[in-house]
Amino acid sequence: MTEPTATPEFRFALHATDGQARTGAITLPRGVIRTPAFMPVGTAATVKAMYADQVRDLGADVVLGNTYHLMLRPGPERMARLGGLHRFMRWDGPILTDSGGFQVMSLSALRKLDEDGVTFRSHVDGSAHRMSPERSIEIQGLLGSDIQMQLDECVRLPAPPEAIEKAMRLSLRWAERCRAAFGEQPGKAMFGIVQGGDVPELRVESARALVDLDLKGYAIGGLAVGEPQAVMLAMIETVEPHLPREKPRYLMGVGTPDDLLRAVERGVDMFDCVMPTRAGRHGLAYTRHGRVNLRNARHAEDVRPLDETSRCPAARDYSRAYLHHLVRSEEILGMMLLTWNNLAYYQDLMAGMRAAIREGRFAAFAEETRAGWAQAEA
Ligand code: PRF
Repeated sequence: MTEPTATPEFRFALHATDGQARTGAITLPRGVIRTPAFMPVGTAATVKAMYADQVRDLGADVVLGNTYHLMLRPGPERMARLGGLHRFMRWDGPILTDSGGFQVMSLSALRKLDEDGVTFRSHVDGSAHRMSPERSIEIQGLLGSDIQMQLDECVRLPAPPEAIEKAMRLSLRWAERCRAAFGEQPGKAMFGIVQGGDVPELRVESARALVDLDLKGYAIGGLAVGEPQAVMLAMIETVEPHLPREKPRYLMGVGTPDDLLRAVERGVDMFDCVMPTRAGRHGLAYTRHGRVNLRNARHAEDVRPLDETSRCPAARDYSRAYLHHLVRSEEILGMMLLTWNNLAYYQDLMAGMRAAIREGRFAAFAEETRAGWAQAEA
């Protein structure tokens, strides 16, 4: 198979499947996204504690940006005057932006939702803002986003079915409006977001209605919001058969390494999550042998690195004793090294999954990977 190269069109090609698991490539003018893909989160025009070049060198093909944060600071019109988010943050690969609704509901003050959008106060300076489906797409365009998300309403679980249904129907109406606002943009894409909480019938209805809109890709939203992992996996299994095989599926805001393994096993192609970056800033390392809490006193004189076999210097070249010291001293370098280690682990996990699917040994890979984690500490 020849390696895909960038194309002037948004394209998705499946290269191999193994059970429900799939590997392929999304091609865009700015580059190729190998799937299954993990997108590091670059909320405020930075993958926190990382240089853009480091993120690229770890094998990330795409990063995520947040409409909500960037509309408040530095502001979308200013970003456009500065040449867009890619140039601003020195990331020349594809960027996917979340639409803002999810972050408004979790971060802003005094938010009020109506048919036409959401009114809220900034968590930064208290200023008043309004976001409609059309404005979300306009902002994502001003940022220069390659893959834009529809505005949606995500309900935290558990929630009454009536509230879940109402949010799902509103999200569908907003999907239509976002689609109309986005129009036709050959090198770019807009994805819809399946909602419906933990109610299978609502999930199916949401997926079917979005598929009728013939969008370039489909996200599964409203999961990892308080429900057990088994419920999340059941909802993926409910939705998956209704999504077109030839389009990418993106599970939003997920998750732990185990979540990624189990979701890929069920046919998901793309992920984003703050977990590797946020955990890295809180002294937690993800490794082949599970999660390691570097704050723990038992690392104080441990001269071993996190993983001597890793290609990432943060994992390979620094003692646990030193990382423990940095974390306990709240040194910036501690956050930088652990973030670097964690993103390296996540990207290596995705690369491992892609190779395993290509070679028809995904089940064995998943089993070996889980056996490795079982050697973890408490
Ligand atoms: N919708 C949007 N962004 C999201 C989510 C969602 O449901 C989630 C849920 N896990 C994370 N990020 N727009």
